[in-house]
Amino acid sequence: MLKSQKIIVYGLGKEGAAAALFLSKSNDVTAIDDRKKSDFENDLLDRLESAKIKLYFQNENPKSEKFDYILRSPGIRPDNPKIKAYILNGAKQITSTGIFFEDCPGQIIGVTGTKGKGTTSTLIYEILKASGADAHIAGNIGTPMLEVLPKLSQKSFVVLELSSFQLMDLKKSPYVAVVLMVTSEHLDWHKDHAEYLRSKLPIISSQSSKDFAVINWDYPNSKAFAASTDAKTISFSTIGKSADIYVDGQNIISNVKLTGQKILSIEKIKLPGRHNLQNVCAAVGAAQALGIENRFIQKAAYTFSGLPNRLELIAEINGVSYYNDSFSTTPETTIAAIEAFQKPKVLILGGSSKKADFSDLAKTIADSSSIRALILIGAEAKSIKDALAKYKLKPPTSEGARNMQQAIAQTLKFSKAGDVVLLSPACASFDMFKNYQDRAEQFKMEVSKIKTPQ
Ligand code: UMA
Repeated sequence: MLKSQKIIVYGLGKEGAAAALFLSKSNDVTAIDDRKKSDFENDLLDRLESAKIKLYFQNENPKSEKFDYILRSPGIRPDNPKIKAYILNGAKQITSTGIFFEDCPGQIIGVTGTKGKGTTSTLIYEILKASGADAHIAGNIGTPMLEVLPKLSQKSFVVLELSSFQLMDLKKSPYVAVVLMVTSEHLDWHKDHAEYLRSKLPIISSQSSKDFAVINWDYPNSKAFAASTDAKTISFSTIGKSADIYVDGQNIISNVKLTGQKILSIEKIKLPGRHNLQNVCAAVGAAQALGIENRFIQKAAYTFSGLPNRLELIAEINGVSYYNDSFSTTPETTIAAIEAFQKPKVLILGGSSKKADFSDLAKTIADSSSIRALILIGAEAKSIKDALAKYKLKPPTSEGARNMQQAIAQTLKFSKAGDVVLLSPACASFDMFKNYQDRAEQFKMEVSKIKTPQ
């Protein structure tokens, strides 16, 4: 527990603001942010100022440059020049995640991976709640960990969704670590793919033999994590039957407690899409590591239907089902979304760049016999078209929509009763929308305006 220290918090986003308020109870806290003061809500500024936190914005600098600690917000790289300057002046670098792991009195279940973190974390949290445990959820999912910390006791279980940004300089590991599919992401932030992979290692590298590592055996990058942990490994697979937890026909089977024990019947699972079975298997592994009875795993898995903006059914109009998968900002998640539906699909695809490679997505689109049409939007429309160019057979494509209203109008030219209209962009949103939530809201709004015959 940090006490009577001089701490500077860098970044006043969700995590930085929560950290500044938390630390200000027993430390002398200064906070800086590169945005201008007028960008911040007055309510937040009032709360920070009433907690006697000294605030500096944009080009303003604190009078003293000497601090005991500098707290890095997750979005800021550890080698940021300002951070380096404070370290040169004697400060030690800390993060909210690091403080949380030092001070948390309960059991931590950490979940990382390129995709599926939020869904898996929430399903584990739902299973814990169903079992009657004092369960909490925080982290990348949107609730800062230090906001939750004061509510925890030794009996608490806290599920943390952990991004590479939050893990990269962590010195401790959770009791149960879940490593989902790890491919590649955030190459605009990480130096390279190797750094991205390295940054996730702390989730398992400080575990002891009393801990558990639940690992996706179907992805080489994920499987490789098993070599870096001392924890008991629980492997899971949705394609083979040699892992501890696996899919056999219509069942999820586990060898963790008893050999060949049926845990779940797949047809009763509410989460849509085959890719979600990976997340369900991971949650089963975490729940079994925690000794939770099957009936509670079943209760949660048979009721939890997923998070907003991830393959979310928002409307059925004129026989067409509209699915919002705005959270999909990578080709991998859009491939999973395409594979989640057998029905004919009109796919809204594209957005701003995350330097992704669209070749696998283009192959999936060209190989799929169920894509009725593509509606290409945003700056990446051209790269997606280029990736599709080498395939002779491809769905009809509509381009040029400048907003969601025009994109929906284009879908109406193609969709027929029984089809799925799927917003699964495979790209970031910042060229046309504020963020992926805004993209989802506009999708929902424009869909709600579609007329039904009188
Ligand atoms: N800032 C600077 N200088 C910089 C960069 C940022 O001053 O060079 C300031 C910004 O002006 C802003 C603040 O830092 O005021 C933003 O901080 P942040 O980017 O660390 O974001 P937070 O609002 O603190 O939200 C963070 C996570 N954001 C990131 O990791 C980028 C949230 O994950 C998380 O929900 C939240 O903490 C609570 O833990 C979001 C995310 O996009 C959802 N995560 C990535 C992802 O899921 O792909 C990893």
